[in-house]
Amino acid sequence: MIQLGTYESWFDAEPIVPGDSFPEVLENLKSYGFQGIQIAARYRDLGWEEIGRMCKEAGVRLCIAGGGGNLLSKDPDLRRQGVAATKEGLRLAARLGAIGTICVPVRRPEIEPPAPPKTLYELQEEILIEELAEIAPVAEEAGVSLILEPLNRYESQFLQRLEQANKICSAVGSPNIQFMADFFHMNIEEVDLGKAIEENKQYLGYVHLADSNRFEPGAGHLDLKPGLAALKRIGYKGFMTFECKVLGKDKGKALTESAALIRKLWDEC
Ligand code: LER
Ligand code: MN
Repeated sequence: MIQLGTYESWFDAEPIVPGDSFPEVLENLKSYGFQGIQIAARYRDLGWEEIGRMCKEAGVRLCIAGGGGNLLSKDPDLRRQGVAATKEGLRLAARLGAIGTICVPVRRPEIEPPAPPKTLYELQEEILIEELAEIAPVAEEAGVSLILEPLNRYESQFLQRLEQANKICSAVGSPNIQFMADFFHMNIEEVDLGKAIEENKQYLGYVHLADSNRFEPGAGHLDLKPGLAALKRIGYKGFMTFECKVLGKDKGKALTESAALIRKLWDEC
């Protein structure tokens, strides 16, 4: 049985799952066929502990908690603070029963380029591996994962493809330092979604789903099947969370149909 999650609201706070209160949102998303939730902005003023408590009460998995910290700041002191904040985020995720914390290490590089032949990319990779090796025992002890997220070129000038994240995770070598596959970003950056998943399966710990236009799966022109088939082949058992806007006025209907589509495609794979 696959596990589906959804964002409760978009990054600009536009609600995704209808409902006048957070408990109502949780009830609604269950009725649409989802088992988990990822929080963007709308309900953060409730506070993480309260969000976690309400999710537990509703029997909905809070997929991700904790914000992480800036691991690739130009300022070494801020990087130390980033490592400490990331450890704190992981402890919070563990307390709330989440899978872990997502980490986008940097979007636009801040660190000065080193002297050639070393590249800025290589220097950032080196620093990150060292930091993650220090974070790993905390993640292991807490039983949660720090999940690196590659983003497309318009959002990240560092990690963009699964293979890059997998290389970093392999160098750290902890089962609790993982990366995720976001179908929207992969659709822009990967040569082949299925191959990227199969070739980098070892540390794959989480998935974001959206269609080509970042509306719900099925609302665009992305062929979702090769990616889903690859996830099935590698025995992926984690959450697939809809990180998308919803097309049309009846969001409940669209989310229900989209969740059903993912289940149908998965069964057909
Ligand atoms: C941003 O595009 C994105 O995919 C988020 O998951 C970043 O955390
Ligand atoms: Mn994402």
